[in-house]
Amino acid sequence: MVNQNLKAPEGPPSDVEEIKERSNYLRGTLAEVMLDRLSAGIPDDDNRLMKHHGSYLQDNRDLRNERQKQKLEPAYQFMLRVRMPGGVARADQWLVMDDLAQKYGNGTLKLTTRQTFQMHGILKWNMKKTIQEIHASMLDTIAACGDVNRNVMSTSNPFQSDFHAEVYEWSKKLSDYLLPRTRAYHEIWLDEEKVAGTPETEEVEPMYGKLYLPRKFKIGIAVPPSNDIDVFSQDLGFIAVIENNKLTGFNVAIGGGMGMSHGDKATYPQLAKVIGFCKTDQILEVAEKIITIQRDYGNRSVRKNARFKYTVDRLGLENVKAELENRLGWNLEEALPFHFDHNGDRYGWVEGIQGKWHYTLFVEGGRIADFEQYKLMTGLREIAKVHNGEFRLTANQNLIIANVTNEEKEKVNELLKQYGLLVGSHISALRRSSMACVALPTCGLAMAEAERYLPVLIDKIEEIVDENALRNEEITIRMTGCPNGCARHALGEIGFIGKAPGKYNMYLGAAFDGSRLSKMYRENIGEEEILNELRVLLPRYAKEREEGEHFGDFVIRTGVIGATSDGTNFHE
Ligand code: SRM
Ligand code: SF4
Repeated sequence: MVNQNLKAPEGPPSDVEEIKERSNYLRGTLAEVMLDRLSAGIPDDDNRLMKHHGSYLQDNRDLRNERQKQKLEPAYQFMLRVRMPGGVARADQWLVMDDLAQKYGNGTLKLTTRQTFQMHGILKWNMKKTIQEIHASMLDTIAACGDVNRNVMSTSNPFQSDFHAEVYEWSKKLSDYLLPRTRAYHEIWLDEEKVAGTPETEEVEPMYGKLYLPRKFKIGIAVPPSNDIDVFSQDLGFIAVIENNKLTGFNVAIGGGMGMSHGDKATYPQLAKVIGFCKTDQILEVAEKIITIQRDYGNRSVRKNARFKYTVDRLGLENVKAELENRLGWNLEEALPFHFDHNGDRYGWVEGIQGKWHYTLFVEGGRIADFEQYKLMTGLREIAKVHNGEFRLTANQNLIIANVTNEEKEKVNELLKQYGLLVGSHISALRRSSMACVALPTCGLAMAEAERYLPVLIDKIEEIVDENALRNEEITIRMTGCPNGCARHALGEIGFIGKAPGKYNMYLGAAFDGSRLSKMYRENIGEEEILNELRVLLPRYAKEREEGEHFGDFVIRTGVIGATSDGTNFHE
């Protein structure tokens, strides 16, 4: 199977490869260590495996110093991520998530940039109960993290048309088809008995193999003209092709990704590139074969260079395409033209097919909680109690109350009004176009604040926005607490990456439709410098922009930052 002309990088396997090898298909000693009451944590090796079960051990970083002083172990807790292709949850599933967050989590839910729920703050002793209750609601956390295919994204509103619904169905099929086959999850969390007489070694992972992938793998399907799922940020992106109101297939884009490390030129965000077209029912096969190419040729020695984007760049796009066609036994057709016009969400009520209504509401930083003046979580709970349709999580951390009937609409609207959830002019277009990753206090990799700080920074930027009559101007603004890019900062027209507490690298110039990366504009600056830069740039934009020109395009046209010829590797 392995092509002699293509090579995986040489070098000793990384520690994670060894852990997977020893793990007996992702079991490790998880079943035992979760029962150990001496510590609220688990050993590192098991934590690596835990990711494949949709969870990470974290500690509350706000309490770290204090606990260290008191000679206590860190305030260990688990983050749990649900697998929910296309971000669709029924109203009763919403209520289960809400209930679990109150009972076992920190009383909040995070709507993630990949359209799913995360819960934070779950204690070790409550993990099994939480996973079992999620399972009972017909959801699971399998493969939500780890070196496997992750939550499959699909353009947010599947009910706008029949083909949106069809695309959503394909995201579910992809997600199921690409699941690991090990029963480890079912045994550890759901108490499934091992089948008698089946030696563990007979268990096979037909696609992944014993070592799974060299790194996480991400797939998303976009339906033009909306690029809400940022298709070019995916390891494998599918762009739906609609002809005569029918889904005929997908353009296939490979090799995107957002992560990098400060000061390490061998790491960088990259845009996925379109390599051809496949028919609708070929999508599973294309995804499977691409994944096996990454399985065979990805870097298993250096994890920082293990994502598929580096495999594609190292082997060459044409070689990867040729290898794909070789494995498929047929050739992709030529890609068909497509056009995106935005990567954000469209807010408010929209009428969809079959006379059903959908309301997209803004969720700042994706955090569902009850705030002092704003009872978001309670409001949504009340809506879930009367709503018979779905909740759809968007790739911009927002929420669609979907499939509302004519009869339900008034009641839902009343509740939206009662709890102050209607999206109105009190929320500037800049804020509505914002995204921030979790960062502190739960993310162990955060170098600076993001979710807790971006709203405060936007309060101040809004003053400049208002002075320049830009309140209704959509400018995408994204902040991450480190260069891993969880809020896809490199595709924000204004982007910030945390460097140190209160310090950020500032990026400008990504395209409004998500087709061009941003470029570093200022390094290691704090709030005052950020505001000073915007006090110059935003008035210039207000005065000098051309008709309909987006901010990201403006800063390039006017030379605020230089452009590269093809827009790729534009980031640093
Ligand atoms: Fe992410 C690691 C949160 C979307 C790139 N990400 C993490 C961890 C698990 C930190 C860790 O490894 O210890 C964060 C948990 C924080 C916490 O306390 O919850 C974390 N990532 C998130 C979420 C929750 C951000 C959010 O605020 O919504 C998103 C969950 C998505 C999901 O539901 O599956 C999230 N992460 C992303 C995205 C965006 C996307 O996928 O569209 C990216 C950039 C795209 C990409 O993968 O290239 C992203 N996360 C990373 C990376 C960098 C990977 C790399 O290529 O080097 C890491 C670090 C790692 O894997 O080592 C990371
Ligand atoms: Fe954590 Fe960095 Fe991801 Fe933000 S971008 S959630 S700080 S890993």
